[in-house]
Amino acid sequence: MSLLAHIQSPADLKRLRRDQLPQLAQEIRDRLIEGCSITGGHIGASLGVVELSIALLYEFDSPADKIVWDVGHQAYAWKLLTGRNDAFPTLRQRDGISGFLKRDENEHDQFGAGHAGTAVSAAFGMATARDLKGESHKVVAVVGDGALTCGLSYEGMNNAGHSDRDIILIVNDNGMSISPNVGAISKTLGRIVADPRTNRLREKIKGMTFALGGVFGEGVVDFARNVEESVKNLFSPGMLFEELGFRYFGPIDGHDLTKLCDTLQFVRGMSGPRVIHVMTQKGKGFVYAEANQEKWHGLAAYDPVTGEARKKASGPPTWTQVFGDGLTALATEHPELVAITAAMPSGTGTNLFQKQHPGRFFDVGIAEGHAVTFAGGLATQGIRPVVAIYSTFLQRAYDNVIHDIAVQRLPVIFCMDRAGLVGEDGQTHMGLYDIAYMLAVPGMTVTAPKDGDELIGLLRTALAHTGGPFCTRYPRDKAPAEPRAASDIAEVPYGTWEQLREGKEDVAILAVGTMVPPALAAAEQLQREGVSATVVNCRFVKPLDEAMLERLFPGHAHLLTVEEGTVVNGFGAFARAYVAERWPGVHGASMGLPDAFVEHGERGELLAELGLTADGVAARARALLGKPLRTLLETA
Ligand SMILES: Cc1ncc(C[n+]2csc(CCOP(=O)(O)OP(=O)(O)O)c2C)c(N)n1
Repeated sequence: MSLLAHIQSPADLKRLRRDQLPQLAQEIRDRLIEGCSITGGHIGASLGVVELSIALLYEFDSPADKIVWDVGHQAYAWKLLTGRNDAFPTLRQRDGISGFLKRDENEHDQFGAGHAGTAVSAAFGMATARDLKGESHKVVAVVGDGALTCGLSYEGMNNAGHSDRDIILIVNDNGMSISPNVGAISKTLGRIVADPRTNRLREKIKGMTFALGGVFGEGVVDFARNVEESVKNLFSPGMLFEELGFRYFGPIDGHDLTKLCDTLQFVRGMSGPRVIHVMTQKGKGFVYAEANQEKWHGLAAYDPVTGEARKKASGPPTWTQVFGDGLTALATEHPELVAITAAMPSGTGTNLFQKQHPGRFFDVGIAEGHAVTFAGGLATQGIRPVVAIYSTFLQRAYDNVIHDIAVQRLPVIFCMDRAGLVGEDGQTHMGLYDIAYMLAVPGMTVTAPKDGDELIGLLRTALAHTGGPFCTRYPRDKAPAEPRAASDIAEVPYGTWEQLREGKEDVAILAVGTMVPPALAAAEQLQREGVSATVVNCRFVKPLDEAMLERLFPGHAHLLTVEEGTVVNGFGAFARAYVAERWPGVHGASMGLPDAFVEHGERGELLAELGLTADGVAARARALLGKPLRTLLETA
């Protein structure tokens, strides 16, 4: 009989006997492997915390007790156990459940996330609120070892550790970020686990505690366990957490449900800041995911039997690949070029660079602010750093971009992947703000290529530009075509646009990056209806190509801007302000993403829904010209 099928809420889980929990864990694994094989998703991370999710809901009283998961990508078992088993097949689909945790999705999702490093701060806020309100529930933050490379996690720990507030930090240590974890903290955690002294001591004391329990009963066992923890800490590199003000427990096997439940029960009964160090294996229980943890951290739909991707890669390479290959090739010409990633080597394509130029590649951990300022330091010494980063994660480092780079006019190059509609990862990962936030930075060159060749051309322009920072952006998608070899691609002349289609006076469409192909296709449609549209590839979002604008206006009566970014303070607002000041008679409209958070869904589906397609651009142009389609057809 299926246990999972009968669990609608944690109350149902609590009715199970402890000895039934391993069976439940197996059912959850089967469900995760099967479900994600259709929807794709963060299967590896979620398989690693099946037992931990069960134990947390079994031993704590969610939602009265507040359990906060860092990032939330690993919380699929949590979803299954908190009333979302039936909805699981809709994971990451349009109108389906999110791939992360969201407060408005479920009462057990205490804090929405998607970006790493927020759990300790959020949980500490909840613990403080509890104390202010005179309440007594427990607050737990579950944080991966990868998230312990985030500065924000330490800001939270520093604040919480010496507060005496009742807060439990669970470190889910699988040795992995998306890629193998990096840095000193990761090494320290590894040492805690590997230290034979700690392990020998732990085993000895455990034996003693057990024996005492048999002779003297539970009270003495509690006392002995306290002694066990204290003595162990004396010898354990868990001192790292102890110094931060947390009592340290662990490391414990995160796949041993008995051990997990016992420990959670024991630590739950105490008070003050404490940390439980739980060892887990990413991908646990699924042979492919265990064997290649980086690939299986999160991926698209697969065949659960063979582990092969359901959709074979075909057609042009992704923008990420074009960037990775292009940068690697340019690095051969430019010995001063280095690449920096904040824990995303494969996501940004810099893993390709790493293979060719290992000494010039830096994975700094999930530390975007540090990545940017580190790049600034390198740039002061004549090195040319390329910070390869997702648009959404660079938000974390905005002050570093302004204060450490732009104010000092340092020639750091920012390559923003996942710019625009990111798709299934949803709200927290959308790259919709980079044009707006980069435009606001004085001295920042802001660019967006229309295709892979232009991306490489712009990288050349960036390398030739030494007067200040330079950024470019491209989406999570396939590039429009296979690019040429980097050696055959010339630098894009600085600050220039490219007129791709010459229309008459009707309308000038100024398109940015990914919106250039739909703008061109829209112009073809309009042509058939008798509307003559000029299309310009505005590969430089800033500076504007003022010479080109002089040629276009006031000759065109209408101006339509199109970009895959927020319309609020985006390219449209910037360019139209310039045009309105000089040629007030020109009627303008801006297309982009609305001033609202965009939910998850397939990228193509979202683009269509939001009108960023050839049809959408043509429709907006018609509306701007005030000509309904019928009239246009009659005049054609
Ligand atoms: C600020 C930020 N940068 C990068 C990422 C991308 N990312 C998602 S999960 C992850 C690894 C997290 O590692 P860990 O905390 O150990 O969790 P695990 O996946 O191993 O369970 C990274 C880098 C992110 N979510 N947030």
